[in-house]
Amino acid sequence: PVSAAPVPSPTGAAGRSPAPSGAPVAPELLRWIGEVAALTRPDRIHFVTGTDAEFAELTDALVAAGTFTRLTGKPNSFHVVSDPSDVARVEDRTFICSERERDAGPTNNWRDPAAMKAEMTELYRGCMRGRTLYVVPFCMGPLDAAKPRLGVEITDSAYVVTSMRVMTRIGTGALDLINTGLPWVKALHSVGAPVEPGTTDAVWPCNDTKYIVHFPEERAIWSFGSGYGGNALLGKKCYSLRIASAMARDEGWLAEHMLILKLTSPSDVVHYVAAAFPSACGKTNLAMLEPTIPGWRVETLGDDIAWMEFGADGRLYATNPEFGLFGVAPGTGWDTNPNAMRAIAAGNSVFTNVALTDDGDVWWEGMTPEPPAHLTDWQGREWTPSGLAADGSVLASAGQPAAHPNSRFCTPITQCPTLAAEYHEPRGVPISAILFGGRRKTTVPLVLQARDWQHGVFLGATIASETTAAATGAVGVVRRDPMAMLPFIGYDAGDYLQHWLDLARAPGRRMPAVFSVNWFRRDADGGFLWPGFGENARVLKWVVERLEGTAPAVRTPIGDVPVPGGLDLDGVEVTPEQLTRALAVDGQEWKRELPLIQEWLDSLGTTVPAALRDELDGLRERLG
Ligand code: GTP
Ligand code: SPV
Ligand code: MN
Repeated sequence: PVSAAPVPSPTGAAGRSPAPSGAPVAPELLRWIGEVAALTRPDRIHFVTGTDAEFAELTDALVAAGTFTRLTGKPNSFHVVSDPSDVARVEDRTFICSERERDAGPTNNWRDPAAMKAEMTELYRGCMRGRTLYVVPFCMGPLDAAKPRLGVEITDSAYVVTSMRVMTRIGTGALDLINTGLPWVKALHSVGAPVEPGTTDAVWPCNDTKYIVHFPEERAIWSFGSGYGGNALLGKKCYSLRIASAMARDEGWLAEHMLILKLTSPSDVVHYVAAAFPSACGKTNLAMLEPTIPGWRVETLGDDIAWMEFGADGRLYATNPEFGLFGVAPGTGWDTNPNAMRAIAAGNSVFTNVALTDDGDVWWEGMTPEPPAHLTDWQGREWTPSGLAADGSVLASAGQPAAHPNSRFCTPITQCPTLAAEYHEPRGVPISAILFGGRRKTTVPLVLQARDWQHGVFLGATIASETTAAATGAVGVVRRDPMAMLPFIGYDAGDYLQHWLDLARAPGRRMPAVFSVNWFRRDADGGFLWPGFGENARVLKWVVERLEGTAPAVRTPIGDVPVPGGLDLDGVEVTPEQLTRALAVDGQEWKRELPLIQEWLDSLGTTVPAALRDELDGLRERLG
């Protein structure tokens, strides 16, 4: 039964008024907190201010509770492992609860909003008993933006609060803006695990029943049962992609799953590039790339989410709404992504589901060429490279990776040594080129350019990628993932693709050039045909040369590809055969894609833009 005790009233960190500036707290916020507290019955309410002292208090408490381990190898940094059942986004438990089912479209799970709220209300009833209800005011993007995008996450997870502090701008600054009467998004989160009197809390509380639910018309988010990443840090995928994509449709802009980088050529010409790759397909790595070709410079603006809006000059300007990196740990090392390693080394980070070294630091597959001789794996088990214990017995962890494949580092983006100064510019940067990419063992060449905007939208709309550990479910299954947004479009996918096409229709629009890239094509032995990482700068160079009209291209049925010798390959370690195969456009392979693309467009139903069907017809004709 739910306790009848009075609902505690909100207090600041030291028990003072929650309004840091002394201004009255927005009545709607107080009303909502009261309503949630009456339903969920927390023991305490804490208004999050976002200070260093508060972060220290929270992390100390998490260490005391056994959830966090303080690292000795990095300053102000913590190791945490989740429940083994709570390690990734849960796409099958993610819902778009629009008023009309048609508005969620065929790519989203849908439930009637009233029915979903009724069901979830019963799940939330009393779910914060024994816990603290944290009120986390936040702002996606700079606080001094013309239209700050505000939200408040109510959560009963201190892990979420500490992670949100790294990933977004939380606390006083955001609350002050909310208190001026600006609109804000309600984001409700609970791990769904009340602490019953006389019992001890789980190290990673969560619930077998999980719901990640969006009410796009109301601009509200209800999340229950998971403490992990995109399920629980509601400013990230839930707000900045699913809810923001609905805002963007209504207001004529784009909210996309894209990195943003600044590319400077040896002659100091600057281009800004955005790139959409599905989860765990290389955004963070490309955003922080250290070019292997002399004179070229890459600076980082964002590694996961881009909001893009037209400027008065008709160009598309991109901002990164996030404040931190929530990066895939495995594969991140000094030889692949040294800038991420430098950012991490500066500390102030939370590491989830990586392995722990015997001297109090973190490790994951790919961090170093050779693993340490002894580790504690992400499930708290003894781990050795051989799988054998000192006495020769076989360890339970034998043959398994020490870090979970979707383990993550959570690090302030300001620690990235290549962060571009423009990151702090609220108006964003004008995008010259958009890259669409994915993980494809076959078929898709290293790089190609779309013939025009409509063809570029077709490329993005029909691109496929092998699934990864970033979401629960099978890994390595090829699926269509339009603009890397399949799990994140907050409305009907056909309407979304029409929105992309419509953007170019307004007068005076100067759309970015569009490219497709694939770093993941394989040879017959399963090895990568292209070395990737820093060598991807060679592809970026070709992109710039295309923008500037200095690189010729071969027109193929699927798009324009580099002429033989057109890519700068000076010093790269690939054999001519590997390169030929990496760049190849095989008509037979593409003919096999045609029915799959057809099936995909058909699956989107009646709202799929006719222009995309025209593009498919054109492709079919060109392939003969
Ligand atoms: P999310 O944060 O899930 O959205 O992922 P992401 O798109 O930022 O992917 P990330 O850059 O973290 O890379 C995911 C995995 O792909 C890591 O294990 C990387 O090491 C690997 N990877 C990234 N770029 C390349 C590349 O150019 N070639 C190869 N072979 N692997 C790469
Ligand atoms: C992704 O899955 O695309 C991520 C990680 O960036 S999460 O925050 O879990 O969404
Ligand atoms: Mn992502």
